[in-house]
Amino acid sequence: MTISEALTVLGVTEDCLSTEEKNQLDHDGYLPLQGVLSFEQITAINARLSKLLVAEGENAGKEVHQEAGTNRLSNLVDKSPLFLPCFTHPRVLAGIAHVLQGDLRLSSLNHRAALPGQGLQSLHADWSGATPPGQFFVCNSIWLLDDFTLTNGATRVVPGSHNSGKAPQEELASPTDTHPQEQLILGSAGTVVIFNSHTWHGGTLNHTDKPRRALHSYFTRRDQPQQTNQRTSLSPETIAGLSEAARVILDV
Ligand SMILES: O=C(O)CCC(=O)C(=O)O
Repeated sequence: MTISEALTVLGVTEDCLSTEEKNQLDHDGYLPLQGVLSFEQITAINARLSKLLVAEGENAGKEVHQEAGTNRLSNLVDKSPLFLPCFTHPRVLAGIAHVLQGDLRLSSLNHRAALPGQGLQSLHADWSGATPPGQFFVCNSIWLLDDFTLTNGATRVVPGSHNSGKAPQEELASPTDTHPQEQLILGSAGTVVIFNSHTWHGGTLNHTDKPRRALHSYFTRRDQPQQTNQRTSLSPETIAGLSEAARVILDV
């Protein structure tokens, strides 16, 4: 099955996103989609993440990245069928396919929670170097598992920076500084924000007393390496439980 056939089987059509939504994604570099996860799905996912954090302890996140001041988990495709929507939801896939011109596979599925009093990251893109206009290699999606508010470490983005041909260091003395054009991604739990991750973005400081939880479902063009090699990271049982179309999205 080709990627184009897999996307069709999973319900991705030209109409999954309106013209306005596609224009917003092209122009700003990100697009919030509200109500992708239900309250029940969020509750079940958060419960699973809590259990994994306890079970993995100091090793949590190690497969990809550990970051002081955060809880991180990686290789989540292998850790519960609850995460299936993160790589099969038609509206999300339509957004990713729009940015990557239909040429996509999952790069990684990770959890990140900014802990109270922590979580500030440098402004960064997930791709280094300039790309030809309109040619993008990676596209991320942030799955809000808590409301993202003005104070709890919501992700910041610089609208339009995916087309700037520049890196944040060229505009900021320090990449942890506030950028004059940056916006906080605010929204209710269950929202998914698709973002062309050539767009400058980063976590902000969580000023509250509760973790700010999210999933990052990250995609890349099929000719680029995956952050998590799905073929070597998934168990035979996980792969056997997936539809053919889902396997094509993962490239397993
Ligand atoms: O979780 C966030 O707010 C953004 C995280 C991020 O951009 C990263 O870990 O590279």
